[in-house]
Amino acid sequence: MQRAAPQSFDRVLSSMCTQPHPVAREAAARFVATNPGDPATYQTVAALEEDALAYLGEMTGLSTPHGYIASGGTEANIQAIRAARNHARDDDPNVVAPESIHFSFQKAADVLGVELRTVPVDVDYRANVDAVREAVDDHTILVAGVAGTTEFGRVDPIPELTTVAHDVGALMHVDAAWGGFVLPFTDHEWSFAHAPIDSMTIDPHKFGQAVVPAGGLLFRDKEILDALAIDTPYLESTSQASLTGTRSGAGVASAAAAMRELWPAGYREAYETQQANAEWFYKELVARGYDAVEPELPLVAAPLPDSEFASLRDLGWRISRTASGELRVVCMPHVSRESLRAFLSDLDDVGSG
Ligand code: 0PR
Repeated sequence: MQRAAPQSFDRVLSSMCTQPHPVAREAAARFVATNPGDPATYQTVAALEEDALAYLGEMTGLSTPHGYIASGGTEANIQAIRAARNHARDDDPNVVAPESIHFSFQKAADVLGVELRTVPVDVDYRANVDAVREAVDDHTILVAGVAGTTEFGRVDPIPELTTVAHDVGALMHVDAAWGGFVLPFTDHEWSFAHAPIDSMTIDPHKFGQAVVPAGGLLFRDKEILDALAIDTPYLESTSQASLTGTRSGAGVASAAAAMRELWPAGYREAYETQQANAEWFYKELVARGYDAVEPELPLVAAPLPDSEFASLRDLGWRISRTASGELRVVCMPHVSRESLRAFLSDLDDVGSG
């Protein structure tokens, strides 16, 4: 049997993952046979997990971060809701979030038996604070906002949403799964440094350039993380907060290695390069007559006729569309200006403009 060729990133414009940094790849290989789910046995990788958390804390304005490296944003979001539910002990709990929330919230609501109330976004695709205020009540255990939405790369008004959450005694969660590694270099108010938020999802395996699986879950208060702890009688360590049992030491070690190498200068450079690519690409689309959405973070969306979308996919471009039909181009660290130029040239060939 022939060995399959590894993924080429040349024409991948829709992914929120990217090529791992070489140091992340190397660390992953070294720790591939370790299990941070059993920290008393695998002590080196457990120490690397603490390093990774310390970096995430520094990036998000949290001096004493509590949390862990999860399998990804989905697990982190499920666990943030689970922690809030266990902490609140409400008999009829609900979570309120803008409709721009990632679909992992639907999974979380389903698994946890929590009602998910999604409310409309404003004309610029951000959470509408008034709509969130109308939707919360005494049974709201968590309000969630997104810092870097999956479809349009928008940042919700996190300080305002936090006030709404805390006014009804709910916790505030920020999903920065994708945006968390670029937002430190912007003026957005999104982190623990800008509002008294309670938890955050921030994934090293997206813009952090770690290998998959490496998600991040952070809590301000240890007490909320502890609401996830389960007794583990036959392990040397006595409790476990993660959702999965055995976990990938490769993901944890690569996250620590990537952040040691890239925080902050390397991530800043990746952000600046990709933000410039996104702004350039947006202007090129507008110049061709496409009604593109101005990028706030390195993600450009633009309505594209079905036939053009299909032709570009046939030409090998890995592109995707929003629920409302806009083409999404995510300027991840592997995306080059040259590749965007080649894409535009193909668009000129297939398009009506
Ligand atoms: N929160 C946000 C804001 C996200 O964008 C995503 C993933 C998640 C949570 C869930 O993270 P995990 O996928 O790590 O569990 N957003 C991308 C999406 O659903 C994920 C993705 C990644 C899709 C790479 C394709 C791809 O090639 O579109």
